[in-house]
Formats: sequence, structure tokens, C-alpha cells
Amino acid sequence: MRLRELLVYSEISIQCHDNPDPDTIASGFALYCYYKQLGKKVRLIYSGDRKITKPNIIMMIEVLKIPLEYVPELKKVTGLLITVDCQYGAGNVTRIESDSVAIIDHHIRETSIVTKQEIRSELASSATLVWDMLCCEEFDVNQYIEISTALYYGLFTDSSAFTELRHALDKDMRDSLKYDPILLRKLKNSIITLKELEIAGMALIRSSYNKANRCVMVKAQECDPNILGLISDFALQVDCVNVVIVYTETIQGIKYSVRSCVKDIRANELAVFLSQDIGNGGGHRDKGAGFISRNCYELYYSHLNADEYFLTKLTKYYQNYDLIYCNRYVLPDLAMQPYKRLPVSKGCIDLESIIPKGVPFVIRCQKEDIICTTSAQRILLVESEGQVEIIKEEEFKKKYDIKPQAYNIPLNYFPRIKISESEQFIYLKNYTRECIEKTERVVWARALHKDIKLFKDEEDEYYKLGKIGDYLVVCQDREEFMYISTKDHFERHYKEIEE
Ligand SMILES: [Mn+2]
Repeated sequence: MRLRELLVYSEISIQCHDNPDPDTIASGFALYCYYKQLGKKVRLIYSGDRKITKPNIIMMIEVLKIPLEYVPELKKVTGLLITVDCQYGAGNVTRIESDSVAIIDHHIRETSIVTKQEIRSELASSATLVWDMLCCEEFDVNQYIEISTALYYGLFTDSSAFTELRHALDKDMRDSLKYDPILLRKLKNSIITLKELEIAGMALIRSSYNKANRCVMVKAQECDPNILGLISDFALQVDCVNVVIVYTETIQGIKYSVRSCVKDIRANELAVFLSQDIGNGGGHRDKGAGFISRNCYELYYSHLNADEYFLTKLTKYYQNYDLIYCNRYVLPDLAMQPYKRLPVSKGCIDLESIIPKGVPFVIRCQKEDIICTTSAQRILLVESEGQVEIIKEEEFKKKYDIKPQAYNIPLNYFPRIKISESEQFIYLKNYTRECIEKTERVVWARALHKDIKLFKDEEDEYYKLGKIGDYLVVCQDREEFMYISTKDHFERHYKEIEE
């Protein structure tokens, strides 16, 4: 979806999630300014049962002059409603009726009912997403220091002070935004009130430790959900703790925050699991959060108190998957069948043709920055999901045939090259041609009957999650020799070998 598509509406309400954080406010504010300067009638609003009390957020709104309105009574708007940093219909945003709805968000997709949506869960913040969408419309946020400072702060808070940037676009935005450093310093040091300091302290005294799962559970007095996050960040630093769940109970239900510092548990996946069928959860690898609705909870779990409930679910979560380390996998696996993998097409670029010899450069792709020292006789390969590989020209000629056409596939981040010295970007899309593998490969594969988390080896930090029904594939002549293929992908690209 593009921002300009929404210009058909003359009235636009932009809704932040309840208990707004800097990211939702910054993203909403940037959208507000964009549509306002195009002459639209715009409102920036939020709802929910509590008004903003966090000192840093109040300061952000005041200093940057953000026209955010609290509208707890509002039931309906005319024109278009955009929910930002949240998804219409989800538990963390009060439902307001509207003729048309759009979603701009970076959490895991929860709804497909709303067709106008731009959801990119690989980004660290919604601010990044909005920034990218504004760039596409050639709206330069650096012309407006309030907007650029807000976006910068949105990413800052959603990425734990830039320590959790994983996507290239997050880094692109951080590197290019102008911001007000004095304000930023003040904001960083006004996170909680004295009252909240006390709530956090009392909660920590009553924490309970579960040795088997190396998990700490903390129940806090009713408070702003951001405080749950602070408590859990703190508790995670305990040496024998791998997972933290901090929760608070309200009349509407249970709000919780999840943290993990171990590679085989992703906080967002655990957060989803904890509220499965009775609420919703989400987040990122190390940090997640969720909400359980009181009514649903009473229906299924009224015999458990919240502590018991979380412990039961946590134990189930651990039993729900198998860990597989590729380097320790024993072959032959008798459950596997041989298949033919049809030749794959990729994008290829002769690096020497675009970068002078001896100039150091960085290849930025969706997952990582790769630092390179030479372009001599190297070919860059781009795969269908945006991964890159650099191989020698010789090897390339042996394995691939070049096609005449450009490699034109929709990627949400097409790899770019940054020349280290000049900071100049080269957009590779314009230089990439299609190539196709010369030979078919034989692989072994089986369908999964239980979820798996697949690691390359003990050092590997990121697992690939395989769900029931997906295929586990072994391909011995490839560096990454085990991988997971979704059922749909597998059926399209692999053929069974008849014996
Ligand atoms: Mn966010």
C-alpha cells in the first residue's frame, strides 16, 4: 500500500494504540503532517481506559507540539481511519467504527479482514515503516525537525536504544534522520514517576522463580504497561534467569510482558502462545507483550490463578517443539524421501562493473551488513527472499546461466551497496540480471509432524521455525544443507522421484 492511495479520502483520523508509546505517536504524527500539508482534514487520536501519564511521553508531545487528542468516548469517525503501530480489531487498540479502515504496523500480522494494510513485522519500529513510506512519496522529513526527531525517538525506544536494529531500513533511517540531541537526552531520563518506581520495587520483592524453566514470574500492581516492560528488563539481568513474565491484572483482563535472553525461545512467539485463543500477543525476538481477556480466561481457566496459568502454559510451550542442530543431524533419516528440486532463478550482478577495484564497500541486505574489500572477479547473487551470496566468477560460470532479462521480483528491501568512504548508495535493483541454475538437485525431505526449531550449529543465534505440515529438507551439495520449506513452496518447487 502507498500513502498516496489514501489521498482519495478528504477526512482522515489516525489512531495510535491505547497506552500510546513514542513509536505509535511518532508514526501517527508523521502521517498527520503528511496528510495535513496536502490539505486533508486530519485528526491524531488515541482511546482506551487511561490517559497518558508517562513523563517522557508528555514531554515528547509538548516539546514537539504533537496534536494528539485523547478520545475515550469516541465511537465512530467519518472518512478513513488509520490505525498505526497496531492493527484494527486487535486487543491493544479500542475499536472505533469507520466506513474505511487502513493499517500501518510492524507487529506480526493478526488480521487479513482489512485489505488496506502495510504490515512489515521485520522492522524494529513503525516509525521506520512510516519513514520509508514517506520517502516513497518524496516527502523529506528532515525539512521538519519535529517530525524527524519524533521518528528518531520512536525507533530509539522500540529498539532498546538502537541495540535491536536488525533490518537494513532501520539503520538507513537512523543514519539519515536529523534530530534534536538536547531533547533526546532529556527524554531518555524521564521514563518513570516516583510512584512507578515504588510499584516496580514492590513487584520485584514478590517475584517467584521457576528453576526447571529458568523463568521468573512477577505480579505487579495495576500500572502502565510500559512499567511491566521495565520490570521485566531488569529481572532478565539476573544470572540464572532466561525468561521473564511480568503481569498485572485489571478488570478487563491480564496484561503481560515477556522477555527472553536465550536463543531457543523468542519472546514474541511465547507471548503469542501465552494468550492463544483467549487474547493476543506479539512483539520481537527478545521482547514481547500480550493481553488476556478476563471473560475468556474465566471461561476456560477459572480453576487456575494467573501464576499457575502462566506456569502451565510455559511448561507446555517447552514441550511443544523439538530442537534440531543441522551439524549434529544423523543421516540417513529413514523417514525422508528423495525429491528433485527444480532449477532456481536468482539475481546476479558483476561487482566489478559497478565498483572500482580496491574500493571498500558494504553490502546492506535485509538481515545484515556485509563488509567487502574487493570487487575483483566477484559475482553477487540475490535470492528470492533478499538474501545475498558472493561467489567467484569462475564458480558462477560453472553453476549458472545468465538470462537476458532484469531480475524483477518484489522485495521489501532490495540489497544496496554503500561505498564506505563516500557514504554513497548504489541501488542494485537497476543492475541485477536474472540467472538460473544449470542443474537440478536431488534432496531428501519429510513433512513435519511436530514443530521444530532448526539451528545451523551451537553457535547459531537465529533458528528457523518449522510448523506442522512444513517440510524439512536436506540438500547435501549446498552450504546451508538443511532448511525448512513451507508446504506450498515445497509442492511448487520439488517433485517426487519415482523409484
Ligand atoms: Mn512499535
